[in-house]
Amino acid sequence: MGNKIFRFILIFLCLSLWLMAATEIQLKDPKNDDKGPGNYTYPTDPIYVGGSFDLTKAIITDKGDVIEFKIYFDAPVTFNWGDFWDVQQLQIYLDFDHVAGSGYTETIPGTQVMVDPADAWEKVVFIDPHTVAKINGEIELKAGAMKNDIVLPSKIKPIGKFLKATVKKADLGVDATADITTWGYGILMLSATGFPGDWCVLMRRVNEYEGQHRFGNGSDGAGDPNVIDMFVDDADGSDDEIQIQYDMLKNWESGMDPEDTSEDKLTVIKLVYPGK
Ligand SMILES: [Ca+2]
Ligand SMILES: [Ca+2]
Ligand SMILES: [Ca+2]
Repeated sequence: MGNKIFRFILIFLCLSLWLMAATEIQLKDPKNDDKGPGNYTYPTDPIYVGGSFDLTKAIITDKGDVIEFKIYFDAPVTFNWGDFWDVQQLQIYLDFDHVAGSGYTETIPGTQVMVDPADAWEKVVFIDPHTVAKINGEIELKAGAMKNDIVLPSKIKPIGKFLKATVKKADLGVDATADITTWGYGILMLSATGFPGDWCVLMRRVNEYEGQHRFGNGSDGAGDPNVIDMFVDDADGSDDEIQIQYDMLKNWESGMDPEDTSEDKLTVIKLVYPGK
């Protein structure tokens, strides 16, 4: 009898160790920094529930042929008007090689940040509540130059305070043995809209003054980042990461005309390297 229990415990321990060995990355982000460069305010319509854009945690799990991204924020996801959910848009920039100048430094049009050339990315996972047909139409129209490297998840589940996106490794152009702990991650929280600007891929704009459906304390021009929250530094969620984010997102200059981007200077962001 005792032998049986011992054997059971042994099997249980082996199973636990095996489960722990399945590659999983946990990132954290401090609360109450859903203010972009430090001063952005939410739109005034009650659909933008406080905390909806406040990233708190990300769990990235290698499941063999697919990678699962669970991105947590500080309010339950809502279902009032969106095709699949209401207000969040997430972009996950992936740097596979961490070689300076290898990859894109531009981000999806309308995001309005650049990536440091040292962290240039190869693929971006785009998580948006619109239909795949609408998303693909927008990408074709506005992001043609990078369209082959914008990857849509094969499955998205909005549950409680997180979105779970399943992405096929084949769609990322990597094989099953890829080591996700060596990659860089740029996880950005924006807001989705079905009525974006002419050059914006379904993201909501930040204006000078907040409105019913506009964030405030940015610019009416196009130089200000439309990023509300992001993971930074070593993403352990410590308080210093609040200021690091604000400093990263503040170096922009904007003309007043949203359709004339020639006077704009975009701010430059760094990605997070969990394996470093
Ligand atoms: Ca946050
Ligand atoms: Ca790269
Ligand atoms: Ca943050």
